[in-house]
Amino acid sequence: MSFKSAFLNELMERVEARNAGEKEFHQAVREVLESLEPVIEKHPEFVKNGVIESIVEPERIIKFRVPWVDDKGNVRVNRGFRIQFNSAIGPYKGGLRFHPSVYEGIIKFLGFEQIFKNSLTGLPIGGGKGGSDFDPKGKSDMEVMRFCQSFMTELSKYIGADTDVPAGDIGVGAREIGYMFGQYKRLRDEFTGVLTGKGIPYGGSLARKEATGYGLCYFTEEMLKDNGLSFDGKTVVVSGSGNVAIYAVEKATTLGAKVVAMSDSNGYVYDKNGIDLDCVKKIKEVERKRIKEYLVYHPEAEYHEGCSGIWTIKCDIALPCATQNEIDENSAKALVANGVKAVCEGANMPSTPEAISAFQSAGVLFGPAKAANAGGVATSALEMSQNSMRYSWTFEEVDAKLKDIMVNIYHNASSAASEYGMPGNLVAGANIAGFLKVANAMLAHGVV
Ligand code: NDP
Ligand code: 2IT
Repeated sequence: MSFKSAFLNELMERVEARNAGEKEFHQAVREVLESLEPVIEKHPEFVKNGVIESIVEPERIIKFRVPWVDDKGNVRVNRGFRIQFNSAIGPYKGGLRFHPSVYEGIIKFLGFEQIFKNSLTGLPIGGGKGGSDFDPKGKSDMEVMRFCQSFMTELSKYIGADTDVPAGDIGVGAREIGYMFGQYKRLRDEFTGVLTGKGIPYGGSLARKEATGYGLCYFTEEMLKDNGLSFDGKTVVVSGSGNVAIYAVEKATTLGAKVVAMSDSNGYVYDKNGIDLDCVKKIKEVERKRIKEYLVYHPEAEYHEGCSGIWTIKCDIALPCATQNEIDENSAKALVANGVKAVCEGANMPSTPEAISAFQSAGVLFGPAKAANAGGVATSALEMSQNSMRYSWTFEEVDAKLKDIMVNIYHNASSAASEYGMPGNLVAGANIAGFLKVANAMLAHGVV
């Protein structure tokens, strides 16, 4: 599909040529540029001053070798990345992903989305992302530690509490953050908030672990409320069974919903009685096993191989919390045919463009990732505030701030959508609201 504006068509072509083969990045950029079409009509100064051209180009791309030694004494070599995308409104902020599928295009799409998401939180954080093609699955704790130490030995040259503050993402949780923090502290002899998602004894924030999943539900709750609906009594499907999925299930259940399915990259479980979350926590957080194990404790539940089948389960609300492009057009149509009322994205870019169109044309309430999953990074920014004050808030204090932030994000995205003539289109609203703050800061800074 092409844009009405010749400028946007040329820019998109240039982005595709300059970042050849990076299809996830192209997808993320195209969606934002589509939303910006009415903005540049109203504000030609953003084009004239190079803001649109600059925002699609990372400020800095760091790519490095990560050698480490496995338990058998073999030398292994992975590739590490940190993309410092945009620092107009604050230090680069965004997670690190360790997954075999990681390459520059994945980190670039995630870093790009992070610019707008971080802006939406209302907090002073720029956009960045990093990671490695290292696969933590099946590795011993000592192997993970050696990898993390080697990764941080290089990364430490480029980050800092006021420069760039990484956190977790797929494959990076409390264990990995702990090893990386330990190595940074040792190398720099500095105890600072250089990472977020830290353990509570060494500067972590209460409620950061829960924040993305809880925030997703606070956002969804507000979106439902604005449309005369609620979680109460609803049937919910959540994909994934990692950090975001687990705490989305926890909060959705507290808000009165019944979650009937969860998944991992091998398959999904369907429990018509409602997922037993303590059991999932034991399998995933403690034992690091597969979701299939759920049947050992609940033989009455069903297990199916493959990921996409989860979207054929009848539900009122779907919360994709696994990975990019996990809902394609067919899955979206299956959800619509089964009467889904709302879809909110816990993962980053989990719906393909065709899936989003299918939801929007069927009148399904749709909460895009940049808005709906911003609670994780927002709470990371609250962790940074607590670290600079050398003070900690209670769980209730952080949780209340998180809820306020998510409610505001919903209303800001919704108002921007209406203001630009697309009422109810939260994809456009989130992109526009996120963009305007960053773009105005970039204008103020001049050509830099
Ligand atoms: P985790 O590593 O804790 O969990 C990831 C989950 O997704 C696992 O169940 C994993 O299954 C599944 N998954 C990963 N890759 C694939 C794949 N290619 N196909 C199918 N399933 C897959 O990560 P998080 O919960 O932290 O992250 C989940 C999503 O949420 C990601 O998109 C992330 O970018 C996004 N996100 C995370 C935030 C955070 O604070 N952690 C904040 C905002 C967004 P398996 O174990 O089999 O690999
Ligand atoms: O995608 C995301 O927003 C995250 N993985 C969280 C980033 C962060 O810095 O907390």
